Amino acid sequence: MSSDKIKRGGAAETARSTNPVIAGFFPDPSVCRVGDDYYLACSSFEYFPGVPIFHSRDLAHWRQIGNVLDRESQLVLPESTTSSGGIYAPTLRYRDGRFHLIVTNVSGGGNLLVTATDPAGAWSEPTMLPGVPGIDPDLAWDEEGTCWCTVAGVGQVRLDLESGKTEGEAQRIWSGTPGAKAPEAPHLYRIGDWWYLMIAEGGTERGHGVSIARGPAPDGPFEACPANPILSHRSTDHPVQNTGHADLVQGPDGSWWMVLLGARPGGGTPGWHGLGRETFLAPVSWVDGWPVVGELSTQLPDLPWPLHPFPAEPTRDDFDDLELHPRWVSLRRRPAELCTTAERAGWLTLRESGGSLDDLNVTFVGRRQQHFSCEARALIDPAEGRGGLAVRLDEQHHYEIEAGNGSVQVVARIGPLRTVVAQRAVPAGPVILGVQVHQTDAVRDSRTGPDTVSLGVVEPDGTLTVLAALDGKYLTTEVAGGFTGRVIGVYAATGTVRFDWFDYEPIGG
Ligand code: 6LW
Repeated sequence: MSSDKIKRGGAAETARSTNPVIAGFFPDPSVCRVGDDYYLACSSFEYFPGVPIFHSRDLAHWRQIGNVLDRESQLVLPESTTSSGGIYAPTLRYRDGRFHLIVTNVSGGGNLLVTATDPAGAWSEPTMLPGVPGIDPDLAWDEEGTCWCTVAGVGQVRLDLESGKTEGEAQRIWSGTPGAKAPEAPHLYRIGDWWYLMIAEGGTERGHGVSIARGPAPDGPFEACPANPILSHRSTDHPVQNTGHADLVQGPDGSWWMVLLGARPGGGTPGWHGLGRETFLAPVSWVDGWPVVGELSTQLPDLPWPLHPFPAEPTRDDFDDLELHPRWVSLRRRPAELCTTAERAGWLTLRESGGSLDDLNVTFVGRRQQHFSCEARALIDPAEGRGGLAVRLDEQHHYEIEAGNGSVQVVARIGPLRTVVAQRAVPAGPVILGVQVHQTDAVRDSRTGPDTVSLGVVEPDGTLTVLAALDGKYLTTEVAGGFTGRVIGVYAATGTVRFDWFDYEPIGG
């Protein structure tokens, strides 16, 4: 397939107000407003750095400004950290001139709190919170300044943020809708005369939803909203599924909105999503003291305030700077431990860690796939090792094209099976590897996957010679399980490999 026949997108992207407002594997959004500025943080699981953080002026356009947990003293992901382990579900709040972020490391250490005056960093050393039970911790302060920490379950404990100590026994304050599983993702708000306790329930899969209760005090007693769930797309054919895990915020004009996670399955039955759970925005109105969630569509309604789109991101990561862009993530260890731009100027040098993409100790750095159809290319110099370009969901689900010893090969790992699906000799020296993902445009039968992942070699004239075109279904959450989404990046399998540049761009705008 000739890549120059493909319309290259990019620039138009930021002008429209599309939903998701943050595409790709950015789940469990938590948002706060400070004056005219909005900040939003997401889960990051086994990837380092942890907790990507975004900035917006209009709730529609978001730009990543950093990662909250960006050093080892804040985040330890032991080598045993499984995929979809690690960092779960932050809550981001602003109070008394400081940003507060509370989050759980399920693979070591449990709950922790960090603070910052600038959300782009640096964030503080963590205060460990051994008394906070469970995941999905929330922070809310009452009029006396007492901090109430509410967790999945739904339990609650008072918290001293300075010492990290809890006060009193954790109390069960609500269990959500009788019969619904997994009451989680609580957020507690003081709005008007009431304390509102919003949760997700039904599980983070197709049954997901948002429910709410209200009470006279932060610890209740809470009465459930008669209209619960106030949001769910369960048993609908809406293009956005798994909707839940929401946080409330007011727009620049005082109107109410909700950020939430959703997934966009494609293909036949049951529908497969490879981009993970993404961040969406939905309007909220109030009727009789209860929030009513408006239409959640893939196109945002016209917003009654000025839009602040950001310039389109450059297609190319050139590796000319010492630091990688905050979008780059590695597995379990810091990118700086696995790769460097200092060794050969203008190149990213990766050294093998002893493991392949099938293993927990792999040298892989990448960025999230954020478009249904997209292309990634990388120029690799494999003179001192083997390595390549990979689309990764987890250790058991990845496709890659690997160069070394005068040949390239395409490898598919699906569940317990690993296969070399194609091989070709290439001239010695640097080679450009390419991956194209094409969204399925017609469902031929109920088993048709959501997309096709084509891997190959880029010829001197710029065309991609595809060595293998694989069903993207196998790199999706419905097949692999877990909480993450696809990451596209570069890796070292053996020895040392160097990359001059990495391109990522949407196909078709
Ligand atoms: C998170 C939980 C959830 O802790 O999935 O969808 C878990 N919601 O609230 C991991 O993201």
